[in-house]
Amino acid sequence: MFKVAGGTVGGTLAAGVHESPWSAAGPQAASRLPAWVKSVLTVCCSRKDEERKICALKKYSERLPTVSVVIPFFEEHWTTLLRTVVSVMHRSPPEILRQIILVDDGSTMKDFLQSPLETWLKRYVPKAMVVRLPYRRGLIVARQEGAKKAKGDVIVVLDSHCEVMTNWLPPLLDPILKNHRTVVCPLIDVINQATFAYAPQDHGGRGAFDWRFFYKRLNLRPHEQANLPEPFP
Ligand SMILES: [Mn+2]
Repeated sequence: MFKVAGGTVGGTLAAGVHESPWSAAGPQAASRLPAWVKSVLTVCCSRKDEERKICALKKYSERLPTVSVVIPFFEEHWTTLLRTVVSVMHRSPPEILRQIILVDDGSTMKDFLQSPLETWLKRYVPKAMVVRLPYRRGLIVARQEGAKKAKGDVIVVLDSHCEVMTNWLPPLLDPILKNHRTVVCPLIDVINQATFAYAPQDHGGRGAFDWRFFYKRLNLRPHEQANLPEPFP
């Protein structure tokens, strides 16, 4: 457990953490950094490693392509945004992670998303940069603007309120190394939006669109189930 700004942080976020560290602002803001940085790290690393045991047995190529991670955000909460960035930083092999590109899709309402965010990143996540769009362009344009800055071999797009797992990159990159035309998607587990509790997404792993273009999850077919952890179409 970690005490932060009147709240206590264990495996979940406590009330006090929902305040921006910058709302107190002023010259004292910098001295508050360690406490809230720790709160982010605690949130990031507190839950049990849910990596499926079967995946630990799989071997991946030693020489994987480098990666630029593109993270568009719009008025994102500071804790969830930093949780995303910090987990990427900690759980990506440093030789593979080329850069993290945050794309601000025209946020105006939260002070910490402006220069304080860049100050924090410069200090703690030097691989990260912020691209600012002058006004809100929408998710797809924001992704494209981030992609324009990418220098890595592979572009990975993430939401601004997620957390990557231990060994998240090699299983995504290995199929691309084998065939560069491959587009991959991970099995995405669930973080409860009210409690931040973590729940594995154990079934229904196939993504599909119905005739109205609504996204659906479908169960794995028997031969795919039998072949795990190999990727499935
Ligand atoms: Mn989302």
